[in-house]
Amino acid sequence: MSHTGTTTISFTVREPSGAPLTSYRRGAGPHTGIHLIIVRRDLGLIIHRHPPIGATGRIAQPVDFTSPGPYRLLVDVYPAVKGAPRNFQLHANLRVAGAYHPKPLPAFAAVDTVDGYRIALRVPKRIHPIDPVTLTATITNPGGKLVTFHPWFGALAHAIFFRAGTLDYFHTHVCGPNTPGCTSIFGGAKVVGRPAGPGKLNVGVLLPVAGTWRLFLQFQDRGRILTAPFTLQVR
Ligand SMILES: [Cu+2]
Repeated sequence: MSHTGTTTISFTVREPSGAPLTSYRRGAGPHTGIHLIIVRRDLGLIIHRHPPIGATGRIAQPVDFTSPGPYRLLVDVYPAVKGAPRNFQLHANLRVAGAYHPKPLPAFAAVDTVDGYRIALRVPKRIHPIDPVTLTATITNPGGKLVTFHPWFGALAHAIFFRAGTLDYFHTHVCGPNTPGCTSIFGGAKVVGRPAGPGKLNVGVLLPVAGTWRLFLQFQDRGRILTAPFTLQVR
């Protein structure tokens, strides 16, 4: 049990032998280290951090919880260990004390406004499971100008997907010239997004199962991290 306000989440990932995992992928691009993603169960809120990893393998990340309720804590691990998978996920549940009023997900809306930023998303008529598609986002800042994207956590933009109910997870990126090794792999398929001109992002999507999914599109503008959520139907 946690409380609203700042809480430090700390953990150590262990290898099958029980020894702490201390060797993580490094370098350019987003597929390094540890990604800590925390979502409220109703997908109304997301927190995404790439915490530093201590020499002993211990991770301690302060997190600001602004709202009570049940959360899923997902740790996406990129080990640099021979024979280990490229990445794998671990998860845990966490409760932030207080009254929880889950909100039903809104229907798909093509335009999202976040802190004065306008994010317009072009989505194909149908999205099928395991069928790669590209969504195009056009983003303007509060002054109405197209945003210039700068890398954040190794990518120009992060697209984090959670399925409503089961909280299945998928993650793709929009990669720039300075963010190599940015492609996501799912089974035999590869998904990558590319910038598509000023203020425009092509976001690669490949969702494993049908259902209602919440896309959290994250990008940086002038040091601010913006998160634009969208509801997507996969059938
Ligand atoms: Cu990412």
